[in-house]
Amino acid sequence: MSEVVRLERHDVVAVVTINSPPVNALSAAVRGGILECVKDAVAVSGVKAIVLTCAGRTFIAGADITEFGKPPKPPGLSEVLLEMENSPKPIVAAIHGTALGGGLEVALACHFRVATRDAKLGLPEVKLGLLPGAGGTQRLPRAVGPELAVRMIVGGDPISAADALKNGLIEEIVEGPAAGGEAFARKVLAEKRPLRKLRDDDSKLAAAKADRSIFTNAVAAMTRRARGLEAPFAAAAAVGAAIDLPFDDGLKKEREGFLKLVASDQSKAQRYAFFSEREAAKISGVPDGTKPRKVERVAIIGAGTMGGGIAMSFANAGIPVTLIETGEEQLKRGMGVMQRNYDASAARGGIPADAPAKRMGLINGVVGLENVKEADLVIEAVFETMAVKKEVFTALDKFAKPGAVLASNTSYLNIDEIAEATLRPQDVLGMHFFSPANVMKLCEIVRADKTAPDVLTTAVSVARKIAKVPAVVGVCDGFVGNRMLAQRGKQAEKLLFEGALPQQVDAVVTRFGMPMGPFAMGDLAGLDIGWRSRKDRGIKSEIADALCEAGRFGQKTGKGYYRYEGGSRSPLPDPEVEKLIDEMLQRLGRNRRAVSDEEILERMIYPMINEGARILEEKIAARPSDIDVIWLYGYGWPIYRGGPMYHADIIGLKHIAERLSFYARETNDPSLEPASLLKRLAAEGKTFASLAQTAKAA
Ligand code: 3H9
Repeated sequence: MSEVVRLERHDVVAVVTINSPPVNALSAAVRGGILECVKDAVAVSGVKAIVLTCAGRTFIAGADITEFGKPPKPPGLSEVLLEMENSPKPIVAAIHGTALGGGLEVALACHFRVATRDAKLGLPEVKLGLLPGAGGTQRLPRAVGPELAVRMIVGGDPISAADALKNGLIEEIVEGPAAGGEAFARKVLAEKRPLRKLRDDDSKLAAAKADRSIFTNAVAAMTRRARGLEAPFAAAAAVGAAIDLPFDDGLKKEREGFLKLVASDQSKAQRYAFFSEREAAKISGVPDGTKPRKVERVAIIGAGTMGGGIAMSFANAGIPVTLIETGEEQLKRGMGVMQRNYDASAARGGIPADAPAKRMGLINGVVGLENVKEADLVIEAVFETMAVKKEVFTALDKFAKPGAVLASNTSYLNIDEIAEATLRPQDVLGMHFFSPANVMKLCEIVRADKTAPDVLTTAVSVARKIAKVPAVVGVCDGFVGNRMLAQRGKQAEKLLFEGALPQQVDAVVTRFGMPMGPFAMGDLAGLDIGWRSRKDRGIKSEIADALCEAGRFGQKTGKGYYRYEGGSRSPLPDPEVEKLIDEMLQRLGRNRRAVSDEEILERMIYPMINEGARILEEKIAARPSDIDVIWLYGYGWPIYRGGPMYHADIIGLKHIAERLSFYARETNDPSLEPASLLKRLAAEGKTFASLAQTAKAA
C-alpha cells in the first residue's frame, strides 16, 4: 500500500486519507496512492461510499510545483480524476485548510464536497503563471456558474467555505473533515442521492450561453490589472471554452493552454518567485531550532504615514497595538487617517462592514514613550535623522520590558549606531516597511552586528504573521532596495542631461512592467524631500533643483516632472519642463542627443543589477533570490520577470557586464564598471543562481 495515502474501512464507508506533509501536494506518489486506494475501495464489495480526506494542516494544496518542468511521472492527475468521477460509488471530498489548484480539482471530480468552516477553496494557478490543468476551468463554472468561476480562476483568490456553500461549490459545512465527510457519506446513502458528476451538469452555464456578456464582463473586470501577464487571459479563454464547447472538447482546450503556459518563461519566473519568497523566510547563519520570542502586543512609535500603516498591518492580523505619539494633536491626526482608510476600504467592499470598528478597537493611541512597557515588540517610525532615532532608543532602553524586540523602521540609517544608544544592542534590529505600509508586502529585516538570532527569527515570524514578505539584509546605506534604486535614480537624472525626457524614460520603464517610472515616482513622493536633503548635504542636481525652485514639488503642487490636471494623479507631459531642460542644457553648454529606448532600458536596469552584485559580494543579502523578493514585493517589479537578479541570469551576465563597461566608457562614469562578482561570473559563463546552488551544497 502507498506510504502517503491510506485506505480504511468503516463498514460501508471507505476513507481514503492523504498524508504527505507539509501541504499534501499532488506528487506522483500521492497521485498513484489515490488511484490505487480509490480502485481498491470500488472493488471491495460491501463498501458503498468513499470519503477522500487529508491528514495534517490542510487538504491538498495543489499539484507538486517542484515537478513542473521535469519529465512527467505517471499516473497523470487527469487519469486519476477520471477514475474518481467514473466511480460507481459516491465519493465525498472532505476539505479542511486550503483546497487549492489541483487540490480543488480533485474535489471537483468527486460527487460531493463538504468543508470545515475555516476552509478556503481556490484555483490560484494564475499566480504561478498557469491555468488549472486538471479540469478546473471546465468543472468549476459548472459548479458555481461562469461569473464566480472567472473571478476565482482569472483572479486566483480563494473563497471561504461560507461562500462555497452559498454558491453550490460544497454541500455542507462540517465540524471535522474526516468525521463530517463520513457522516455526509452516510446521509448520501440513506437518502439514495444520485451521483452528481459536474461534467454532465450544464445548468449553470445556460445564462452565459444565452448572453455571453455575462462572461466577457466578468473577464474584463478581472483582467483590468493583468497588464503584461499571459496566464489570466489564457485562463479566461479556457473558461470560455466551458461555455462554448462540450465538456471533453473544453478539457482538451484547457490542456493545450496549460501545457503552453507551464513551458512559458513567465510561469518559470513566477514559480521561481513562489519558492524565492519561501526561501527568504529562512535565515542564514542562525542556529537550527532557534525559537522566536513571544509577541502578543506591539508598540509603534510615531502615528505618521509609516507608523499608521504599520499599526494597521498589525490590527489587520488581529494583533493589539499601542500607537504612541508625542502630543494629542498628532495622535488625533494619525488615528483619523487610519479610521478614514478603513472606512474607505469598507465602503469599497474590500473589508467587512464591521471591520473598521474591530480593527480600530485593537489600536490604542496614547501619548508618551513610557507606554511601551507592555509591548513584546516595539517599532520606531519617527523622523529620519540619527539624532532623533538615538534619543528614542535611549528612552526605549529605559521603558521597554526586558527581552522586548526593539526595531527601527529607518529606510537607510545605520542600525548598528542606533543599537549603541541602548544597553541591549542584541535586541535591536531594523524592520523596514514600504509605503503605504498597510498595502506593500515587503519588510526588509535588517540584521545589525549584535542582533541576537532569536530576535531575527522573531522579526521574520511576526512579519509573516501580518502577511508581509520578510527578507533579511545587512546594514548599509539604503539596505538592499533603496541602495539599488539610487543607482537607477542616478542614471535617470543623467539621461535627462543627455537628451531624454521624463516621459520617455518613464514609458520605457513601465513598458518593461514596472508600475511607475522614476520621474512619476518622484512626483508622487514629492520632489521637495530630495531637494531639502540635497541642500542640507550641499549637493546639486540642476534639473530637479530648478523644478523645485519653480515651485514644482510634484503631485502635491499639481506640477513636477509632469503636470496634473484638476487634482488627477495621471501625469501629463509638460512642454514647460522640456523648455526648462533645454535651457538648462544650453546654460551648461551641452547638446541634446537622441537617446534610444534600448539604451534607456539598459541604463535603468543594468546598474541596479550591478549594485545587486556588489550587495552579494558584501554579503548584505545572503542570496540573489532575496534581492529579487525585495524588488517583487517592495517596488512592484513585474512578477513575470522574476526579479532583477533572475532577469540578469535570463539576459546573460556576459552581455550585462559588457554593456556596463560600454556605458562606463561612453558616459564617463566609473561607477558603471561591472562589480567584480559580476565580472567573475560573466567570465566563467555562470549565473547568479549558481551562487545559491553553491551555497546550498556547502
Ligand atoms: C496546480 O495545482 C496545477 C494544477 O491545476 C494542474 C496539474 C496538472 N507544491 O507557503 P508555505 C511547500 S498548481 C510543492 O510556507 P503556508 C512550500 O514551498 C499549484 N510544494 O506554508 C514550503 O516548503 P518549504 C496550485 C509546495 O502554511 C511548504 O510547502 N496551488 C506547494 O504559509 C510550506 O508552504 C498553489 O499555488 C506545492 N503546491 O501556506 C498553492 N505548496 O517549507 C501553493 C506549498 O520547504 N501553496 N509548498 O519552504 C500555497 O499557497 C501555500 O503554500 C499554502 C500554505 C497556502 C498551501
